[in-house]
Amino acid sequence: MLKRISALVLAGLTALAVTSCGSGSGGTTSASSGGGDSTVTMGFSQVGAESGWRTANTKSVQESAKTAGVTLKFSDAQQKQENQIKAIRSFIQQRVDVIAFSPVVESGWDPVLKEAQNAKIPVILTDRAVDSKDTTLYKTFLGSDFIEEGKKAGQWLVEEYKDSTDKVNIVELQGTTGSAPANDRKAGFQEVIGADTKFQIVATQTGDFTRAKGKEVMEAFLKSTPDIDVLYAHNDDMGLGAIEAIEGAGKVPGKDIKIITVDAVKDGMQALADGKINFIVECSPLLGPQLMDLAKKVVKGEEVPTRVVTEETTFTQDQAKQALPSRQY
Ligand code: GYE
Repeated sequence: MLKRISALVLAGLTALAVTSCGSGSGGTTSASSGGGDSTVTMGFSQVGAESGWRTANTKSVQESAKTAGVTLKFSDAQQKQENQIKAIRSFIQQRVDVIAFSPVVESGWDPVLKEAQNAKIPVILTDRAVDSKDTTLYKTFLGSDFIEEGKKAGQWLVEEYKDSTDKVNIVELQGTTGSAPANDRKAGFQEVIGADTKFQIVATQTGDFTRAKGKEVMEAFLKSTPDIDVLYAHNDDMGLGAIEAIEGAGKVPGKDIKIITVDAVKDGMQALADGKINFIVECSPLLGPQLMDLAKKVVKGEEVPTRVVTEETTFTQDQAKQALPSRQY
């Protein structure tokens, strides 16, 4: 299954040689090699290692940097905004050519982004958005449309229950509180199912995008909420943790409780093929090649689109069986 990726950026794929470090270089970066053939140094602040998606995303960024000849300074924030702010400040101090980061939550970034802007170091948002009003604080945002993902999850559910008038009790495992994917996947889903009052979200709580928390919260849902028909989990990992809880309670995942998740990482796809998950909305973590391409352009001072959306699909159980052998992550 090939990732079809926005042509906006790929269309401009041209010379590999990067001639200048642009306004951000200042001549002190460790990456400068002299002789006019300077490389790009990127400071990258990753969210953490909370999920299979994140692991695949980190690998994609690291491998693509190598392939593109970009010197990568990589920092793992362990799901804490304060760590990301520290990392960004350190990248500014080191005068990297470009800063890229995946903001753990949406709000609270303006001060540090202003510091980067004052230091004339361009910033690229990757994977997750910020809610800053001042959009000059970053050059571009590369990532998925999370509202669309939530809508796709809702549309499957509407179709699945189209012949029934009974009430459908849904429990929801949300991603990290305040993160763009948690906010948007909830909103998109709600928008679609809200059109029919038979769909009721009877319990909703964060599982922080992790398997362990997904299991723990699902155990609590099973105790407090009778008659759960459907679980909507904002990522595969929480869904996989919830499956353990459901089996532990003597119920059959995928049958007694229908499960929808987002991401389509290998373990999720395996559970879908095995009939334990019913539907997965894909979210691609393979953002590395596009990120490196964008980084080189902004460092050279070239215009880039302010928003680059990755294209994604969805998987039923049969489609998962077919896609699994060639799945990259
Ligand atoms: O869905 C989840 C991860 O931001 C799209 O973060 C990403 C999300 C992804 O932890 O598994």
